[in-house]
Amino acid sequence: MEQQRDYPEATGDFTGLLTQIALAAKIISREVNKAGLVNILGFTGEKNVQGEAVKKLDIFANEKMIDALTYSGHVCVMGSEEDAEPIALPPEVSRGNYVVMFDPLDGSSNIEAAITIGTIFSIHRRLSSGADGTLEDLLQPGHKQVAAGYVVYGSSTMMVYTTGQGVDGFTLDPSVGEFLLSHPNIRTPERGNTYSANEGNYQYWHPEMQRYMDHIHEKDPASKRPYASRYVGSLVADFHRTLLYGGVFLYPADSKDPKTPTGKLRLLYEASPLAMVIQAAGGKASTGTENILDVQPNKLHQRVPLVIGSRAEVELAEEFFQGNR
Ligand code: P6P
Repeated sequence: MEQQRDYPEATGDFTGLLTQIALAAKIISREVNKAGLVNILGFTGEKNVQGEAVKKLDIFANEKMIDALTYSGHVCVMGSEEDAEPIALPPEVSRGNYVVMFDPLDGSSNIEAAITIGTIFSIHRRLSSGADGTLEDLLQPGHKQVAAGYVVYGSSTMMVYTTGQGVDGFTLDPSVGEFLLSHPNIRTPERGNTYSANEGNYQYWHPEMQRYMDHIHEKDPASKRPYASRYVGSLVADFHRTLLYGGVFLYPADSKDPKTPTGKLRLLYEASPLAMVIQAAGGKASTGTENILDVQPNKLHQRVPLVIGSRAEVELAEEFFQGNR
């Protein structure tokens, strides 16, 4: 609301859109936080006590995001990690000028172990005119985003987002059902001696990544090496820690699966929104050779190598990826 007041021309549409995303996040948080109880509270596996079909949580989260955005009146097309094609709106609902892409529940394979997971979202203005948005509205480079953020379902539920000017974190107070501003103006430390990568892939990494990893494993107290390793295996958890504490997260290209030569993570609803957040907090996000926000998408679910975190740490890794070390 404060940010809206800073823009006299603001119509309140964006605020309304963000409020809807927050609503979906509250509903998802409630389900995520009782996931372990599904078999205890008498859910029959197929039907729960309300007679509703018990869904996989990522399908549930996807439906809640789609519903909240569909009925916001501010969206003309959506893209989701869970849907192969762009998501059009039903003919009867009113459209708006925003385009939203999201990963409704990233890391959901971790939920049985009660590990932190998250929702990631990216917001663009539409380019097309006419009733329905188009695929081209979704395939915009990251620097065109009007806003981006994520919700982390962990020891607390937090929403972190940016409109490009600074990053703010809001913590859900379940007793009032509201997100309260708990982390105003988050800044990422310039340096951080923590790295986050799946070292089980070492043999599949290209030589530049192997050389970088060998470098940060070397003993050199002056440069605080060896770095400490922290890897949850849940992107939002690993990113959130990196944003707050500093360090670097890497999911580079590897030769593990010929079908995914450019790494596992997706550009439009994972790397690009997190890149906008980290850059607004003073950090950096790169493919290793190119700023993530400059990558021109050509497919809805395209994957991209990701090196993200403290500016100095990303730039150190880039020296290796760009063949300068
Ligand atoms: P790996 C979770 O499945 C996920 O998509 C991200 O949340 C996470 O960063 C990554 O995959 C972990 O992948 O190959 O290290 O298990």
